[in-house]
Amino acid sequence: DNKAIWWKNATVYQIWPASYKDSNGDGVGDIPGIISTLDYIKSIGVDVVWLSPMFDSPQDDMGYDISNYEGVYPKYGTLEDMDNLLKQVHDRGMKLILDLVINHTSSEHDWFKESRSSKTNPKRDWYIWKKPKYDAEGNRQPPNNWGSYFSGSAWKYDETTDEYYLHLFAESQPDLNWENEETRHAIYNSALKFWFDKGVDGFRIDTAGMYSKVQSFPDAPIVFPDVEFQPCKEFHQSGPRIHEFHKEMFQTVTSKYDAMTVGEVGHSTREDSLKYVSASEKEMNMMFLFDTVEVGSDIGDRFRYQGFELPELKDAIIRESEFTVGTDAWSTVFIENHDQPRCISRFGNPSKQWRVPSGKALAALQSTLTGTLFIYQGQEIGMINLPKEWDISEYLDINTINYFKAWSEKNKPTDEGYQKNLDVLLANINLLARDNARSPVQWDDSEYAGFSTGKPWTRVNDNYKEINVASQVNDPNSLLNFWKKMLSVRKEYSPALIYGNLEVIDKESKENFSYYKVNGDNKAFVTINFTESPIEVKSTSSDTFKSVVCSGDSQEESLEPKGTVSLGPWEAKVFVSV
Ligand code: TEU
Repeated sequence: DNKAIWWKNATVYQIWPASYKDSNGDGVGDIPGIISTLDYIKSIGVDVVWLSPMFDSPQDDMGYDISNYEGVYPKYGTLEDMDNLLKQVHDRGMKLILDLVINHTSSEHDWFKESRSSKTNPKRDWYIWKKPKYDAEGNRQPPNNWGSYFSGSAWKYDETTDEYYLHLFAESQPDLNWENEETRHAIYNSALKFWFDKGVDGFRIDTAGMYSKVQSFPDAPIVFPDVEFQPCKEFHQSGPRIHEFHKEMFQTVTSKYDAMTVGEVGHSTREDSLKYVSASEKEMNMMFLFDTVEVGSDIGDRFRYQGFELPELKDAIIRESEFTVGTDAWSTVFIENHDQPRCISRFGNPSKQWRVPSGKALAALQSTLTGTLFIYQGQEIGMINLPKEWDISEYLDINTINYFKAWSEKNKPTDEGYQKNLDVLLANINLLARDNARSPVQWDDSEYAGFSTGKPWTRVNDNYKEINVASQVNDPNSLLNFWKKMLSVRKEYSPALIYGNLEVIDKESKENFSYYKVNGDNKAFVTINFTESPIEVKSTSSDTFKSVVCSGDSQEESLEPKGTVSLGPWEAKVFVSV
């Protein structure tokens, strides 16, 4: 069915507006800046632009704290700019999707201002209010021990009415009460319908698994004895009414439009996953799972990082793509976004010598996996993490700031092992902080990397003279041109590459990541060297293949049944059956 095909085949490019492109020299990216680059985006081979929150917001969480769904953050532009963006995107044959942040609003949203004003306000029940608890000494305590994703308690005491409200994220991001039907319909009208009627083509649905909380609000089990408040996912992730809510939202609004929806779900059982994204369930089209991006860091606290080996990365990718096999569900492929570090630093080798080869290897991997492909601004030119020398005071993300503050309150320089623990934490922050994705896009080698003519709100990565768009556009060996090549190969061999089943061989190997993509007679073989030395990989197939991509210097080659492929350091080769 043709209606479904545009978003399955699509390559989506995510724009995070603050750091993308500034048109007026105030140091903050904006919508006219985005419009000025649409030909560039189109030239990469992108079909859909996903714009992260550009709504009115106090920006405590960079726009994921929305104070008015129907307005635009003034530094980014106006509603007219958005109309123009939509038109310009559509004129180029692309689509535009926005972020749908409806688990919470900003505490500056009128709904919350009313809700907090008194216990009898008609919007009181639009948020989640609970009475204080008192301990044996009569001290006031939050209603339970749930920890916020941004450190500390998930509850904030509000003096006006002597009650606490729930905030799974920042204090200024109170959770909406989805149990209240009137609230849900207000959300549907303001956050979805308003923008659909303007012509947007869909949404990336923020925290799509979190709306339904276990209504008894029990204490969470103690996972981290060294902190006061605990991870509480099991009480709000895929909660009792979540599928009912998604079905209602789809039926009431989304089904009326030719829309694409991708939910940020993160952690999910196979059973829940299939409910969220099976076509017949009519909830969402596809979702982001975190198995891949959280490899080595999947214990509920990203900065308690444990490291990983290649077979674990393979397992994560297999889990994310396999749950749809034999069903009417659809998957996504992504390795970067505004919440993740740069993939070359995380999964490749960011050193001068290897960053381009390993960037190509990761591009080959991403472009040959099944599902809708999402790439993040700057990924296409191989932007890497912030330098190791970046001072802790230069990290501006609320997640990083709160985490470091909470850690510093608990750990004192006089403690045994303090310096070592601090060094480990700072290294993990440098490797994994969201700030890594948020430095300005490097357009050229002029001051401020061509991002802005004024001083950017957050510092440009020191490496902008070596890594930037301008230097890659005309270089046939650049990562940018490799991405273009991969995206077109992906479309050319779409039956195997976009839709095929994944069959990983040599799963235990710590050197190579090799797999077949199989869809009836359409077969591809992809083999990638994840090391700095040359290796050889044996095909296990009795088919004959010819190469369509070599990321290194090799020429076209053919691969005989059970033949051997030689790979240079970080080299990737893609073959198709003949
Ligand atoms: O993220 C929700 C989420 O579950 C996380 O990945 C979160 O960013 C991470 O746990 C923090 O360590 C979404 C948005 O993508 C994120 O930018 C927002 O901060 C968050 O929701 C709140 O709206």
